[in-house]
Amino acid sequence: MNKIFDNKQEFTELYRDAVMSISGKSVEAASDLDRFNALAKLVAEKARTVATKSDARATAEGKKRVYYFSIEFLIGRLLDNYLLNFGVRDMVAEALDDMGFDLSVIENQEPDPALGNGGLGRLAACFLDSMAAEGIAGYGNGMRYRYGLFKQEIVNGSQVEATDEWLTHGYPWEVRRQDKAVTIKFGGHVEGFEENGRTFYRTVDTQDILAVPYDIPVVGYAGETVNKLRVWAAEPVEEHFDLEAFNRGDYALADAERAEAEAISAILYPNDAGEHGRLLRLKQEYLFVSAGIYSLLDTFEKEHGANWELLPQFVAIHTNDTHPAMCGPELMRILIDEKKLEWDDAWNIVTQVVSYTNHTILPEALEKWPIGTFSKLLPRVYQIIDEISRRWHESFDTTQEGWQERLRQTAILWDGEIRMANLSVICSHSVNGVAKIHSDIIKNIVLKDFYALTPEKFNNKTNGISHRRFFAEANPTYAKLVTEAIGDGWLKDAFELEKLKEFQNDTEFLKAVGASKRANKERLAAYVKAETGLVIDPNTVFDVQVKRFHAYKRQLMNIMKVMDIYNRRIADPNFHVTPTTFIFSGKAASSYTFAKETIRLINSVADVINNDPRVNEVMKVCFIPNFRVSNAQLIYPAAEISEQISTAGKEASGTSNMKLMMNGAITLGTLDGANIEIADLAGRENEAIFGLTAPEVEQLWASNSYFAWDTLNGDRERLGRVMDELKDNTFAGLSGNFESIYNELMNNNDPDLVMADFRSYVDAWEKLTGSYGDQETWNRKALLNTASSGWFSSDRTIREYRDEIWHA
Ligand code: NBX
Repeated sequence: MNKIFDNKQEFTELYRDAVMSISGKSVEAASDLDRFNALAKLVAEKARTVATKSDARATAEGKKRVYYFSIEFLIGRLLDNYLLNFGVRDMVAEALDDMGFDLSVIENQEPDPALGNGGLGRLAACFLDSMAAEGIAGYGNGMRYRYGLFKQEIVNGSQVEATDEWLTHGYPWEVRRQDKAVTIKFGGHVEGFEENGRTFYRTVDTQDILAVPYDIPVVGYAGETVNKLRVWAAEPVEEHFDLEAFNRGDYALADAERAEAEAISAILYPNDAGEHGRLLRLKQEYLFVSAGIYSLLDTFEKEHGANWELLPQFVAIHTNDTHPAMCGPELMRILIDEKKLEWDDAWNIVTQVVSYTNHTILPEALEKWPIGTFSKLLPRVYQIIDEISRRWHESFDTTQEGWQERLRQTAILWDGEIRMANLSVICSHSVNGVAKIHSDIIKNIVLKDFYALTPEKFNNKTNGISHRRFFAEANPTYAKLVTEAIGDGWLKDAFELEKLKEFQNDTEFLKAVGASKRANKERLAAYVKAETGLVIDPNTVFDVQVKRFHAYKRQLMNIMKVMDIYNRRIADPNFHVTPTTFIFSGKAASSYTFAKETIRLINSVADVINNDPRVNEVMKVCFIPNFRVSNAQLIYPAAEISEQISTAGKEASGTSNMKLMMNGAITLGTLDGANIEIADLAGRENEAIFGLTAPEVEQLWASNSYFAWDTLNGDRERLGRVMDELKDNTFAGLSGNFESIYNELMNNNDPDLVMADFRSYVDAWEKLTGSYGDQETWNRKALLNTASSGWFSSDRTIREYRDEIWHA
């Protein structure tokens, strides 16, 4: 363990100086924010010193460097994590306590960086943590959004999007590297020129933007390796402040150029419903790709000279979904146009360096760009893509039967659009899915024609999570119990959690597991009270569904279950309901009406149920606004039921399922994504599995044998009642009824099979909560979930990427 402070005394002196230097005040006179900034600055400085050493070691040892390109890095707060990874968390907490301060109060000053939004972004952050922990020279490359997605507020039950001003008080972890800025060229036109008897191409008359990197240290567990996350901000290349306009009083115009440039890195996922937003997205994608590639080539050249043929030996570029799909073409462009390589040599390098992870099979989520828009913004990159596409066509054996259909399925350019997933597959030496079932679906359905051509490219890498952040850090009471029982080796090697199985019949230990859950529930209840005013009871079952809102994730089915239980309890006060708090949290995309209506429905049902004394003893509904990493770390440890109820076949993997499992929640889920692997590892008997399976879903659609109306008519009493309540005024009090949800289901034949799975879901819930009374058995299941969860550490996932994809 590379401890950054030797003892309390040394730390205290350094810390007092740090507070003085940033605030000009004594630690006692400073504010909480000053105290946070000083502590973060101190740790960041130490981290950067180790980073320099890690970097020198990578050079000395000739290590391969891995660049993880992702449009999101949902990193969460760093302070607590870095204190833990540097092995000084307890010591620092004590030292602060001696000075009269509470570490957790200081930690709460840290903003959640708005650099990501969902599973894909959090996965990227977990991977950075694990790469550093495993001693891999691995770097994140992404965008520095000034406002991120949005801050979610709930007004009259509805989601309202506010700007997430996370940078207002500065961000002590980052360092701006003006000296490493890269000029990015947009627009213009391509011209050829002769040099040494060869024709080369360049783009002229471009509109240039400056990409400025900000580096954030990534501290690996034990503090031996510190890597970095480099995020790029868009700025004007030169200041063109219009003094004349300014003096006229036209301030906006005076600085218009800066505003135009900075718009590129203002927002994560600008609304792509309009042309402006789409163009901005494309600019973002090219900016972080191009800047990232120039920057890694620069590092490579300093270490190995202009020996580009050695690139595959020393560099791996991983593309997290298709947002960085331009990595292939952009690297081709630079190698050919600027490093003067021949096409075939460049292609050989690119396809050995680039690899790709797919995160979704939903057709509407597969990125496509109109050729017109793309070629105007990036004319030379488009030419390269066009040539890759031409050669792809040329490679087809037209004597083989069915080649036309295969070409149609795998084409890059089709119907006036560029299909980014196909481009990614063609430019990569490895294509992976994120859970077993998902990788199988990719091979057998979504990318089956590619699989037939190059089966060796395809592989599975089941996702993982940082067990240090989401267990050790988020759940200190349980983590302490675990360490007392099996030692702290599990922090490094999560497989050691297996040893907990020895305690499954230890009544005292199981009681302690229950007590720690109880403490976490109280902690969450206090947070909920402070944030929303709602009082929830830690004596009830905490039933949790927290994730982005999407139709296929079926938050709707969950709240319909709540409505059904409410109806039955009202109709019959003797109907047994295990007292439960139904907890939801998550954001909906701002243009996604159905998802937003589902949020409004949940809050409207909450408003009725929470104010109905006839049921309050046994049920409450709680929507926690603005789901983010920091409150997720309070929610997972408090959960007893983990709702993982996606339509089978649709959730690529899920990762909240793993976080909840590790924290001892029992999965109430469908056989989808990584739920399947969870049930296999922990044993079916320790989860509650229900519903249609992926093959059954496929069969249902293929045979045209599902009719939502029949399902509705077959269960008029309960399902029918719930559906009617969407249209009537039962839950319309806050802001109107939910006819649009009703219509979506009934007019489209229930596309996510909410009604089809409804009864088996409610039955499974009743059976599961019915067993809650036997606390010992419940706690044993919780323990066995934790004990079986080590495999889901992202350390394991990253080792698989390292050995089987990156060869680093
Ligand atoms: O990636 C998620 C999947 O839905 C999860 O099943 C999976 O566990 C996770 C990590 O592999 N996908 C995801 O978060 N996608 C996006 O956020 C996304 C955002 C924009 C876009 C496409 C996908 N255009």
